[in-house]
Amino acid sequence: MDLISGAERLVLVTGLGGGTGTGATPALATMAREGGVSVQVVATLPLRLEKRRREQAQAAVDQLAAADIDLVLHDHEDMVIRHAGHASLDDYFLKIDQWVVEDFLTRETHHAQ
Ligand SMILES: Nc1nc2c(ncn2[C@@H]2O[C@H](COP(=O)(O)OP(=O)(O)OP(=O)(O)O)[C@@H](O)[C@H]2O)c(=O)[nH]1
Ligand SMILES: [Mg+2]
Repeated sequence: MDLISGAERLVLVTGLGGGTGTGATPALATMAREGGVSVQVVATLPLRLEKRRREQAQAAVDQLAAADIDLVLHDHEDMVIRHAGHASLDDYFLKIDQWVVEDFLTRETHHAQ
């Protein structure tokens, strides 16, 4: 909390579905919000074949929605089709992470105009 107290805004970018990001994101977001910080979460949802992880991710999304946290969600299920032609999973994640950040910055620019 020390890290974010005094901040105007917190942007959390995370790949939901595992342990760390899925647990920490709603906790941090809620804590920051309660401390008066404006919070934005940018997150990816796991593939449908990652069944258990997808359920965990959805639970985190529900928590964020219940706390009325601003959320931009990208589904790997859609992105993996849209961004076909990657050499490996690492290559895919690298491209996707760049795309997710660019997309967010584009949204910000539109907002500011
Ligand atoms: N956008 C993006 N998604 C990723 C990346 N690596 C994994 N994922 C996706 O994000 C989900 C969570 O990744 P994990 O590494 O399991 O999550 P974590 O938060 O690090 O949690 P633990 O590793 O369990 O501590 C995975 O199920 C994948 O769908 C990545 O580099 N970029
Ligand atoms: Mg991990």
